[in-house]
Amino acid sequence: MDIAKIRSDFPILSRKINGKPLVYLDNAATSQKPRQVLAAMDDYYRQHNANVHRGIHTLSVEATEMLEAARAKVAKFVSSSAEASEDKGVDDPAEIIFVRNATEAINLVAYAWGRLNIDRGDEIVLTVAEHHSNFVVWQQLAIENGAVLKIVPVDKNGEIDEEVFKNAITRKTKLATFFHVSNVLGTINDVNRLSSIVHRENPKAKILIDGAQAVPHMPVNIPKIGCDFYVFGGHKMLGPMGIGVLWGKREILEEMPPFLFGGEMISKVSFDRSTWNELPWKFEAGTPNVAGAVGLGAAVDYLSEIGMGKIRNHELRIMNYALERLGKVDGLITYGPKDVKKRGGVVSFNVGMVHAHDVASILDSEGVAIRSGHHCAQPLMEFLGISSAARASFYIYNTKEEVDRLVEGILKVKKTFGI
Ligand code: C6P
Repeated sequence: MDIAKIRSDFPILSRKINGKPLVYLDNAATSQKPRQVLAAMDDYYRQHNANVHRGIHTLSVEATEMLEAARAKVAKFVSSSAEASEDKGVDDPAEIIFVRNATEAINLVAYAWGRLNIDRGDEIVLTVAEHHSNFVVWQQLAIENGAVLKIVPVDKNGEIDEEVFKNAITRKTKLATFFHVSNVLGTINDVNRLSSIVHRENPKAKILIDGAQAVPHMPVNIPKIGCDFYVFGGHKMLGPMGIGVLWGKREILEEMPPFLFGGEMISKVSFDRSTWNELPWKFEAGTPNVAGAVGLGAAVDYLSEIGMGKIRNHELRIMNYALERLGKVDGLITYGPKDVKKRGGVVSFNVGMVHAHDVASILDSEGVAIRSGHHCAQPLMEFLGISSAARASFYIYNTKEEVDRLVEGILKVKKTFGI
């Protein structure tokens, strides 16, 4: 991977922050965008903008083709190494529902599938390390209809004990849901194994995987995992904000009622009833974010050209170096797996008793952007017995020199607080 060349594609990376070259280590919150993505969106609005699936005129046809081409690219991207099979729906663009973000995708499943299928006394199994988007949604459903939330802990390394997970799945489990990569601990779940455990313990239970931190960083082959729903967003994978994806198994999506009603999602409307459009449009009410989809398509092209395997290896190298350097800083605690192969490009830490916001603020004065706080994972914070943490998260354009800048900034924090 030619990092210098990659970096030159990201205009924002040449910015100075507080007089210092920007070191952007907040990629788990959102990634930066290469000029190819910006250009694709610019071209869409300058040359092709029109509403989709509605017009007979040339621009409308072009815009529709661009939207659907983006969907096909995304479908291929998340199932590229799957073997084609007629009955498996592999690489089936109709299974890609465009939504605003991962959060909306989870809400869609909760409203359209969850409310019909999860009743009083049924169990929803999830982990203590879920992002609020995959926690509060199910908590609300459980509060509303009397279902039971079963929360699987993580062990001292931030990993799920498969035996504990297995014991949580019972005949009453209607849904098991878990992160693919934790946005705080960095833990990579073996989602294939966890899915097969669910299938073994209760073949009727459905599985939803939160892939918001996985799809941007490693090869993911959704149809091979064995899950029923998989969600991710575009903005953490070089794409724009406001576009995300719900992947669902065709047969389940076919059975689900729509989430939102209105234009685009109907087949026929008469005075007393309406019928619904085919997949995926049944779940895409109203004018979609065409420019967002086009941008996501360009992001997928960009990532595919580099190769997701290479991206994963690059992040492994950076993370290995970061863990080694951070491990030598006295008084610094990191969270998550010790084995670098079990973690994505995320490392959360605390520096002595210094509040994470102070750490982030001093790092910002050095031009280093990290995130601090509860990372939308308050149950996990409570479980870990901390109120907040600082977090550095890496991507394709980060370098070892930037890890050095992070460590220098942390040493400045220590100096400032006299520790
Ligand atoms: N995590 C972070 O800084 P949205 O906001 O819908 O695009 O993504 C939600 C989401 C869901 N699951 C996981 C594992 C996530 O990490 C996120 C987003 C960001 O950690 C912003 S809170």
